Amino acid sequence: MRVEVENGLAEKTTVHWHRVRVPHAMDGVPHLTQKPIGAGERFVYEFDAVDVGICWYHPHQRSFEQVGRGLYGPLIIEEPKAVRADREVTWMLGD
Ligand SMILES: [Cu+2]
Repeated sequence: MRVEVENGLAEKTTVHWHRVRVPHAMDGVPHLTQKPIGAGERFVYEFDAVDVGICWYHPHQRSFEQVGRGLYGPLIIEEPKAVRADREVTWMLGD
């Protein structure tokens, strides 16, 4: 998986791949695994998505504000061979 993040916020951010096993440098923890992505800067996350399942991504920089304002999303890593199902629905619920 390769994701190029362009930070359009007026503040720093990072992206953490929640529940996904990634190399340390791709884990999105500011000041620990990477320098935060400054406003207007870019950062490329790249890793092998080997853990099948339903995950999500979210910033780890000022999470209370950035996650609280909806900066997150689902990340579904599918099986190599599709599972047979009548219907598949993805819900992201925020409170
Ligand atoms: Cu998380």
